[in-house]
Amino acid sequence: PFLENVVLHEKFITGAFDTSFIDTTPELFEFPVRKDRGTKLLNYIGNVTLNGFPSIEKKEKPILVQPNKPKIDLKSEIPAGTKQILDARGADGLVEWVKQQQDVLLTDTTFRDAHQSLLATRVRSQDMFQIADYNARMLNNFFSFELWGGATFDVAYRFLKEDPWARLQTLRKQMPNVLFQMLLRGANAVGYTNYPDNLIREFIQESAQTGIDVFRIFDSLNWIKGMEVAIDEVRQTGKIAEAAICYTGDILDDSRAKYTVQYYKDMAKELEATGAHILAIKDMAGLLKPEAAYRLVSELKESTNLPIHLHTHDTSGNGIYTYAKAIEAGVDIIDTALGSMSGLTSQPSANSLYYAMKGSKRELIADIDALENLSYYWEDVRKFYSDFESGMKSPHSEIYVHEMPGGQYSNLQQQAKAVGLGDRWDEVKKMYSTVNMLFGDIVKVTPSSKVVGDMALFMVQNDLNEENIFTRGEALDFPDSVVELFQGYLGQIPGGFPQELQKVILKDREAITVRPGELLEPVNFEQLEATLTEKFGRAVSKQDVLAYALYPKVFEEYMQAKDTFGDISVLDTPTFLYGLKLGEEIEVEIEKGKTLIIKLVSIGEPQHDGTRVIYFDFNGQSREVVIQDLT
Ligand code: 3PY
Ligand code: ZN
Repeated sequence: PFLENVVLHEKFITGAFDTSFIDTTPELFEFPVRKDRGTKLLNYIGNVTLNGFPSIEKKEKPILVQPNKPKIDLKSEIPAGTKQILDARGADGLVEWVKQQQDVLLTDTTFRDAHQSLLATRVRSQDMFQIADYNARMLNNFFSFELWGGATFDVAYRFLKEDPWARLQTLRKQMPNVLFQMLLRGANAVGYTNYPDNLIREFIQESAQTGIDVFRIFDSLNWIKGMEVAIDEVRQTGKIAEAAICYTGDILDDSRAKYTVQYYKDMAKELEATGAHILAIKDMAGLLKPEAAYRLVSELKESTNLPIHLHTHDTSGNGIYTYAKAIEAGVDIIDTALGSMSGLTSQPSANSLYYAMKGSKRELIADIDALENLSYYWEDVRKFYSDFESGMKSPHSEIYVHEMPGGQYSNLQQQAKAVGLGDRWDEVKKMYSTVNMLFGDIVKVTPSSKVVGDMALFMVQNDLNEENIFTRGEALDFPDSVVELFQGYLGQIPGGFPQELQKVILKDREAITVRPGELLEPVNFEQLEATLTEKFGRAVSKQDVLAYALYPKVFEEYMQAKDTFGDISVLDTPTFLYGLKLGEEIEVEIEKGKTLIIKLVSIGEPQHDGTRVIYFDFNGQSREVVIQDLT
C-alpha cells in the first residue's frame, strides 16, 4: 500500500518531489485497512455473539467496567532491577546477590500460576499488556515475574487463539527491568508427555532468547533424570536454572514413609550437584504445613548452599502461616500473587503477607501502595473471566486429603463438566486420592496429576473402585495417558510402579525403565520447517516450528482460526468472550494508531440453511456477515 500511495500521489505524478517529500507527507502512511482483515474480525464477533464462547454457557454479555489503572506517570524512567543484575554479573553473580539480601524477595505469579489456578489459565495477553508498564515501575524491586510456561503456552493457542511467544516478546519490551520466570516441566517442556532431547534444548534456547531469565524446572515424578537435559541447556544459555523438588505427602506424618525430610534433602543435594543455581520447593497443591515448612527449609539450608525459593498454593487457607514459618527458617524468595488474584487455589496474597511480616525480623521487599493499586486493576479484570471461576468460595482443608495441585483444580473441573460429570465433582475429587494410592502414592503435578485426574474421571464414569479394577480392568481400555505413565514414558517413580495394576493397565504392552528422551527420534527442524511452510503456504518462524513440534494439532487449529478470523487478540476481553450486544459500539486498535469502530446493528432471522445475516456498522459503513447459527 505504501508504494501505491506514493505512485498515485499528485506530487509524484507531476514529478514535483524530492526525497524529503516522504518525510513531510504523512498521508503516505495512511493505509486503508485491508478489507479481509475487517471482515474476518466481524466474522469472529458475529460468531461469538450468536453461538457463544466454548465452555461458557451462552448468555447476554454482562456489564463490565473498564479496569481501574494506577495513577502514575508512565513517562517516568523504568528503574533498574534484577534483570540488570543478571545481565551485569551473570547467573552466579545474581545468586550471590540473592544470598546477600536480608529481607525476603518476591516473585509475582499473577500473570501465570494465579490465573492458571483461579481462572482455568484463560487470562489473555491484552489484559497483561494493559498493566505491564505499571508493573515495571511499581514492582521494580521484585525478584521475578512468573509469566510464562506451565499451562499458559498451550492454552494461549488452544483456547485464546493467540501466540504465547508474542505475549512474551511484548511483555519483555514493557518490563525490561525484572527477571522473567517460566515453569518448565523438565522433559515434558510445556506439554504433557516426554519430548526428544533436541526439542527440549531448542525450546529452552528460543525461550531464553525471547525473554525468559529464570527457568523453574521440575519433573512430575521427582525423577531427576527427567530434569538433567533441561538444567544443562539452561546453564548453557547463561540464564538461571532453578531446579524444583515437588513437595507431596507430609513430612510430619510418619505413616507417609515415602516422602520424608531425608528424601527431600537427598533430592536437593542431587539437584545441586546437577547444576541448579537456585532450589525451588514446589508445593503445587499447598500441602506444606507451617511446621513442616520450618523444618524443611531449615534442613535444606543446612544441606545445600543454594538459595531457596518457595512456591505454595493457598487452598487450605494456611498459606500465609506456612510462608511466615518459612521466612523464619531463612527462605530467600517467596511466590505470591497480587491480592485480588490470590488465595484459594492460587498463591497467598503478597498484600496480606506484607502486613503479616511488617515489624518482624525479615520483612518483604515490596511497596504496599503498589501492591494495593495493582490489585484494584486485577479485581476488575478478574470479573471478565468469572465464567471460568471454579466456584470454590472458601478454603478447602480437604486438600490435605485429595492433594490436587492448585493449577489443576479448575481445569479438572472443566474436564469433568465436558464429559458429563459436572454434578459428580465430589466423587471425582475423592477418586483422585484413591487413584493416587492405587498408583503407589506418586508426586502429582503436571503431567502426572493429569494422569491421576484422567484415571479418576475414567473410574467414576465406569463405576470402578480400588477392588473391582483388578477384575474388570482386564476387559477395559484405559486412557492413553494412564497407559503411557505405566509404560514409563513419563519417567520412573520412587519404588517402581505397582506391578499388579501395571499388568492390568498394560496388558501385553512393554514398559521401559530408561529415560524416554534417549529413545525418541530427534526432531529434524529443517525438514519440519519446510513441511510447515508448504502446509500453511507461508513462511513459518522458529517459534511456530517449536509450537508445532510440541502440539501439532493444537497449532494447526490455531493457524486455521487465524486464517478464518485473523488476529483476534486485539479484541477487548468482554467482546472476545461474549461478542456484542445489539446497538453496542466498540473501538478496536488493530495496530498502533489504527482503530476500527464496530457497532452491532441487527441480527437477521434464521434462513433455511441455518445461517443468519449479522449487520454491522464498520467505520461508518454498513457491513454484513453470514454466520451459521449453532445454538
Ligand atoms: C504446571 O505444570 O502447569 C503447573 O502449574 C504445575 O504445578
Ligand atoms: Zn503452582
